[in-house]
Amino acid sequence: MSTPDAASVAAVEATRPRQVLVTGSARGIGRATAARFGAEGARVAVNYPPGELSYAQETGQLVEDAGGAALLVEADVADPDAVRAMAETVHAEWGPLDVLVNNAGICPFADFFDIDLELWDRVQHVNLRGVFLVTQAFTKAMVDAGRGGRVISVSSISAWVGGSRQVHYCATKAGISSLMKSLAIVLGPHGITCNAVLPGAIATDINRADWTNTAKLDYLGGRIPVGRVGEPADIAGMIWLLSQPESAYMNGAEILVDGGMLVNLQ
Ligand code: NAD
Ligand code: RM4
Repeated sequence: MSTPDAASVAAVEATRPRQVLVTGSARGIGRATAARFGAEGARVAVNYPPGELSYAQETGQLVEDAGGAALLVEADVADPDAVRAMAETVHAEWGPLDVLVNNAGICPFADFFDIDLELWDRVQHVNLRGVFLVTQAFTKAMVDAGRGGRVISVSSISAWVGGSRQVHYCATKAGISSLMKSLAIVLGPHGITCNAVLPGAIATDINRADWTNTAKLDYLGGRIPVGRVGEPADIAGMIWLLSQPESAYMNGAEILVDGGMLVNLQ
């Protein structure tokens, strides 16, 4: 029996569907991202928290309708045991990932003096500990596979600016951006780049309570130079671009995707 030469292994590898995990892809930006990778024929692991199976099923359908394959994996990203089990499931089904998208996040708007320790800890655990746990659980296999890859984490414009009712949340987003910078150094030598995408104001469920205030929506409409709040597909498109070979030299970066909202100060 002959052993395949390196060139034919590489040729087969080039036609292999990419394997992607998008955390928190039951709804919103994560769902649009899963569908975007589905459209390139990728295998997409659709992570969802307990209680959101029906939303995850809708995402899985979108991935498959777009031409990809979906694997639904339940895990609260803040829960180390659940994350470990999710990694075992994905690795057993498909092997190591090519692209990890850390997207899961929560923002329960609250006044500073109303934030108790329970709320503070939950936001920290889902948003920041979750990125640590998931990245650690999946990148070891990526390193061992030796194929390189991408870690793309959804941070926020809130990593750079504050929010009076997002005191707990903004700190987690600055933490995610920082985590990507350190991991860019740890994983870069293995060809795995780590970057943060910083969305501005995107129309999803996370903002529903805050945007019932029409004054806030009017303010955003006037502040964003492109003349609209963002859609989930605006962020999904940037995440997909960052997963492409042409982005290989971008590592440890923060990419603001806000329609120009931040620079429109005067
Ligand atoms: P969303 O509420 O529509 O989606 C949040 C997703 O996270 C959902 O799919 C939900 O199921 C999942 N999720 C929540 N808790 C989870 C947990 N413990 N484990 C696994 N999954 C969990 O909101 P979105 O706007 O799509 O948010 C996605 C990411 O984008 C978040 O990290 C958010 O902070 C970030 N972001 C959003 C905006 C915006 O304006 N919408 C701006 C900047 C950053
Ligand atoms: C984002 C950003 C948005 C906000 C969401 C919830 O990071 O601050 O403007 O509405 O969080």
